[in-house]
Amino acid sequence: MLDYPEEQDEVVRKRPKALITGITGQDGSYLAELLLKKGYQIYGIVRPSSVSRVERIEHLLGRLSIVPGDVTDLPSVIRAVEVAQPDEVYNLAAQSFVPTSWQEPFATAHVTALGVTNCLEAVRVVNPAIRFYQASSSEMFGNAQESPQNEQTPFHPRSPYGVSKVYGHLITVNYRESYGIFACSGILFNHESPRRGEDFVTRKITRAAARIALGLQAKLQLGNLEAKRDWGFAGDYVEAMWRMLQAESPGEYVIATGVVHSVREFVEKAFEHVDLDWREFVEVDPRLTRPAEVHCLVGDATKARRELRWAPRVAFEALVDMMVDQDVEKAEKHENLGRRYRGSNSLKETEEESQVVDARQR
Ligand code: NAP
Ligand code: F7E
Repeated sequence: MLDYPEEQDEVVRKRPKALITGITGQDGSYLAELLLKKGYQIYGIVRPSSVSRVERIEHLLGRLSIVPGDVTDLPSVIRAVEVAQPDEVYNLAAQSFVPTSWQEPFATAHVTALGVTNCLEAVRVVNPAIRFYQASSSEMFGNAQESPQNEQTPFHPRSPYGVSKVYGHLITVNYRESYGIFACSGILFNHESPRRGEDFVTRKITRAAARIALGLQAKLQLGNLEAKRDWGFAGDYVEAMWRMLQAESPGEYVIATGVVHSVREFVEKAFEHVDLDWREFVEVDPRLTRPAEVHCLVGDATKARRELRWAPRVAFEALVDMMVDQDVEKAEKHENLGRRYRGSNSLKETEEESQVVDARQR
């Protein structure tokens, strides 16, 4: 069949195309992997300043196209949509670390709120038939009035990040109602992985457990140990994003496991996995508590189960074990590398190379 050029062209044309903002982030890397497996042609918007931070997608670089751009800059987003001519746009770009949103509320709103409008505008201007996914968040529920939270639960965000996500969520609904764009929002509860940023509490804990077990770190400082979250695996959650854009009609979906654990339980489990008693190593630092805490979030994903036939695969215990194991592996690799350099003759070279390694770990 593929001997005939015309038919070959037809096959190429039919390959679906997706444009992903935030492709260098945790979810972006898993989504790119998933869509590549499904035969998609992938374009990823990457901030020019971010070229050195592509380690999460380094293994995919020959198989996807990087388009320079920034979601705060409408012309660059329009250009990216024009270049990619995608069937689907996934807007995952955000300033996503909640504590930073109090330090930089305006910058957070610029990316996490107004960036969504830029992406929707680009879709509307270039091709309103493009299907659009917005990465909404359980942080919109904040001080939730009911538990578990579902698609009807009222929003009460507790951080500038949560407030920005409410804007992004509502503007997505508005573009659907105003212009008929197939625009969906996934209200995703916390999802984690070995690729999670090192400042988020789960990764901070698994990395510390690994390093303490290997004798590379002495203590772990944490904030509120009593906060409770519904933690799932990022690899499962990107599957839900894709399913939303394959549905018959667009909508909002809560994506969650429905199981809640405290930070304290996460710590216990992680340290137990490396045979340590967490109480000997964890210190509570009041400076790590937040101006307004979200005490407990747990999601009800009944709608996603029913309409998208989506369900999480990785349970809490397996998630913690997976993250600790990979952090042990990474720490060992890093340490071995350091030892090799320390054994070399050139001290200057050793220091420079170590800095490169450190920078890549950040
Ligand atoms: P992440 O690891 O922090 O990734 C964020 C991505 O956004 C990075 O690729 C970052 O690029 C990019 N970005 C930041 N500012 C940008 C800008 N101005 N223009 C273009 N790209 C920009 O976040 P994640 O955990 O993968 O989450 C993905 C999305 O889901 C985010 O919108 C997040 O708010 C949302 N969400 C996450 C969770 C969760 O538990 N993970 C739950 C609910 C919702 P650089 O590499 O250049 O920094
Ligand atoms: O905090 C408590 C902290 O930063 C979880 C983002 O992906 O999920 C994430 O937001 C809890 C909070 O995630 C430390 O007070 C205690 O109650 O891992 P986190 P988050 O704030 O829930 C939502 C759904 C998103 O959308 C966000 O983008 O853990 N906590 N001690 C700590 N948190 C951190 N970071 N560091 C601590 O030392």
